[in-house]
Amino acid sequence: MKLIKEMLALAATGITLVAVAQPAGSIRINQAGYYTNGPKVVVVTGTGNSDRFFVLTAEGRDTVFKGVLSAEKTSLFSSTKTRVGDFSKVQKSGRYVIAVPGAGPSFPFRVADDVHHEVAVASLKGFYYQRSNEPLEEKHAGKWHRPAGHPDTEVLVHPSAASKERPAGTVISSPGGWYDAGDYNKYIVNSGITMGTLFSAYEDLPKYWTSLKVNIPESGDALPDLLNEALYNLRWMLTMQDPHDGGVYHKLTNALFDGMVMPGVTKAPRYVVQKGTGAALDFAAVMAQAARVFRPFEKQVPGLADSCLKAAERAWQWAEQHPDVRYSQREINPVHKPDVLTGEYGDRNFRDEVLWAAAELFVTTGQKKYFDAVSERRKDPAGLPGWSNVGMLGYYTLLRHQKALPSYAVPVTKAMRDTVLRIADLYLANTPRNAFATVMGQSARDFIWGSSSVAANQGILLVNAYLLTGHKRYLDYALTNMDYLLGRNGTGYSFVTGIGTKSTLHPHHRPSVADGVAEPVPGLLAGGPNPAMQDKCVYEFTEPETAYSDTDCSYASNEIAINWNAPLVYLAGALEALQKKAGYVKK
Ligand code: G3I
Ligand code: 9MR
Repeated sequence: MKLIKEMLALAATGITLVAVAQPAGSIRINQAGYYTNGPKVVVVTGTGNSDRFFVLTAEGRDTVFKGVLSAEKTSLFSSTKTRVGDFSKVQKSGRYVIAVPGAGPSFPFRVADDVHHEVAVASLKGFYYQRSNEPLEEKHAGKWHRPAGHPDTEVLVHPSAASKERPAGTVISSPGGWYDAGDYNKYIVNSGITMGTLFSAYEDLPKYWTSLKVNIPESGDALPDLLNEALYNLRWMLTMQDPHDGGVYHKLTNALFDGMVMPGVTKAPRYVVQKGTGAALDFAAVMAQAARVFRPFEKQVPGLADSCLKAAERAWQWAEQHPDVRYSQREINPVHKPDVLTGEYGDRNFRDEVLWAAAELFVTTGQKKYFDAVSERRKDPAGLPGWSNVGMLGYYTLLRHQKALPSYAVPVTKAMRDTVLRIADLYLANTPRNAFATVMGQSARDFIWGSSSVAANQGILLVNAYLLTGHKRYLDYALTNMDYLLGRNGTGYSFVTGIGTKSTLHPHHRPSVADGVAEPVPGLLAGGPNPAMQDKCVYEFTEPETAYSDTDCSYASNEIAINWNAPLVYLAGALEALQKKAGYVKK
């Protein structure tokens, strides 16, 4: 009767009620595990479960903890019902399972120090597997070793990019760099946020990243591996700047996506396409940050910092002269042949790109004109970073370096600090309503193409709040999103390939599909639930929180991408770097 009443009420609001499938009841945990002294939350999905839960040793099945689950909660963005349990009191290192009468047991999981070490290593190593033009040797790549992919030493200037010095058809060399995602193209805009996030990881916690080795060809040299890996893409980015005018090509691409084959198998022509304002500004930001980050390594990479700074300033000048050049294939394709139909990364608003580039240039050079460009834009709405929304990266950088800035910057950095903390506090305030007790999933808008990166970027914002205030609660909530990514979510999947018992197995990732190895390339973050389901693949569940399809068909929910992996690298590394300070492990 109550249900009928609710249905009638819904009908009155115009919302149609359809019977939606949802994942069967089960126990959702962070499949990588929990810090010995850290918070530990389990979520049990489904209805009619008992309100008791038990933590047992995985081997002997001895009960080490008895807990009570919360009252039933209904998810805001799916019809899933949950109960939430806290077992933070289990603090002895070991392997455990959770049992609930009527459901479970859970997958076995660890309670230990360093539980996200493997995630930090694997997610950074994930970038190595995306390297385009060098063979991945077995000693680094294990069973995923493969020959080099696209050499990109003979790339054509597409008619959309023609200039006096480089008419259409000019051949340029633009080798190296990471493949963007499951496809084999290389996009400056998406490299922008990716590199910014990786460099920020390093600048925020340099000690941690200096000691982390991930078995790449450069491991053991005098640069931290994080910087070694980033340098591989940085060198490619530098080739995307036209030396004649400082402008930056939007992307290096095939006209059409390659089929689901190994890289380098197809020989379709590759092009650099139209220069754009977004590409120039993202490039300027990355180069300005790189100049700062590599400055202390003058001996290892002589002249690099200077080259980066020069490249940044020239790209900035180009953008000043071309403040509104958008990249739109709808507009370009009717005019210039061949049609280009690969990823667009077409932004229309460059105020946030200006802010970010100006912030990086200001911190690196100290020139007041860059500060003025930031200051003019500081009342713009600033939200969570994404490839088309990078203003917050400028906030992070100014806040990270605020002590070194001139006093006239103080009102601006103070306002930025308030903004970051206001968003962080909102995350905290809304989490109790969430059926999975995570920061992720407080808004339907969290579940977009690449929703996993929303979770990771929320985590980064909270790490920033922690670094700014020292308040441990911010880190605790960042951890809830790591739990989300590794299994405490509406789907029950760990979205990181190779991490956890039930993780993404069939990403829309050409090498993983074509390499003949059963397991997907490890350390890659799948896009995650995306109810828009633009790929029209088969989805077992279709609500915002559950619209995820672990099939290689599903590029809208199950591709991987460098701008999603980068925030995972940041978050996993930050949790590992801060575990002692935060008291997650016994000193
Ligand atoms: O902003 C709107 C929002 O207002 C609306 O409610 C929502 C409804 O679906 O759509 C939102 O826009 C979406 C946008 O992503 C949000 O980030 C678009 O529909 C969606 O098409 C767009 O997806 C982008 C996708 O390329 C298609 O262009 C993804 O952001 C982007 O990450 C993805 O990137 C691709 C590259 O093009 C090619 N390489 C692989 C890479 C990853 O899939
Ligand atoms: O494989 C492509 C993937 O990398 C992109 O993110 C996605 C959206 O641009 O497009 C995929 O390619 C599909 C194309 O858009 C439509 N035909 C099927 C292709 C995938 O097999």
